[in-house]
Amino acid sequence: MISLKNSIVCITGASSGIGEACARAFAREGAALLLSARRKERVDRLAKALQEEFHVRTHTMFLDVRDRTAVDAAINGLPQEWRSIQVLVNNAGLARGLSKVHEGLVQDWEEMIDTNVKGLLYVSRAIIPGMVQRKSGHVINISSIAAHQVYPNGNVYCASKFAVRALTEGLKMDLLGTGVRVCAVSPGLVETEFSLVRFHGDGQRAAKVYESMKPLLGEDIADIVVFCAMRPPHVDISEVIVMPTDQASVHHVHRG
Ligand code: NDP
Ligand code: 8X3
Repeated sequence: MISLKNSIVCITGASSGIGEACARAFAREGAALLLSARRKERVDRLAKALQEEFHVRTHTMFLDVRDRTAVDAAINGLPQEWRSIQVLVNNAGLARGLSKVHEGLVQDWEEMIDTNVKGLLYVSRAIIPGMVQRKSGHVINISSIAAHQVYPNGNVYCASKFAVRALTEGLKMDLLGTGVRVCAVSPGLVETEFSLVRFHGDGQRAAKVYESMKPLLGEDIADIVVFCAMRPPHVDISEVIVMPTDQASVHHVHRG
């Protein structure tokens, strides 16, 4: 097991859900936290709370991962003491809508592809060269069981997560011999703001996704992310697929 104390951990989408829980879990290990999202006020509040509770260093950024120029500027403009990023958690992502392709909203598709695929690539492209140069680093992509199984009306979201899976595998090959590790954590149902975002703020519809079953929580995923990050340098967990006990596949959920 390695210590993460004072290691710089960069988490995208830290304003909510899994990203926020990862920030807390890494803070518990004493990591220095580089936190970003579009809702910067939430990230600032989180950073302040973690500083007070765990006495860790934090740096926050407004970041829309879809904006390539802004991503480059944010990473290249980091203060010197925040440049040696050891762990990148590519977490920022979302689903929009649940419709058949021939009835879907093009702007929903664009938002998913721009965030989940292109955004992940932009952030990775900006951060990984430093890891390669230092011969050390760890990229942890938050993927999904939707990267393995397609469900009705999940078309574009699933395609975006299949892409994350392909990019994770490709990156592992690209980084072979550099000392940089690559991992995907692929959850099933996790109760976060994910469904609220998917259904454009319809809370009742979002609540139904987790009705009469016990979903995973952001903390459950964060535990796994930190476990992966703390393995010895020669151990690279390729992927962890994790589902609630009440879920067997994207098609099978036990509702008691
Ligand atoms: P949340 O909606 O709670 O969190 C999503 C996070 O992504 C927010 O912090 C949001 O921040 C950020 N985000 C979205 N778009 C952008 C953007 N353009 N630029 C920067 N940040 C952005 O959902 P989850 O925590 O559940 O989702 C986190 C990841 O986990 C996603 O990649 C999702 O696909 C994946 N996942 C979720 C599962 C689930 O069941 N919940 C299961 C499997 C995978 P802000 O809006 O402030 O920018
Ligand atoms: C989120 C899990 O099954 O709702 O990636 O697509 S699912």
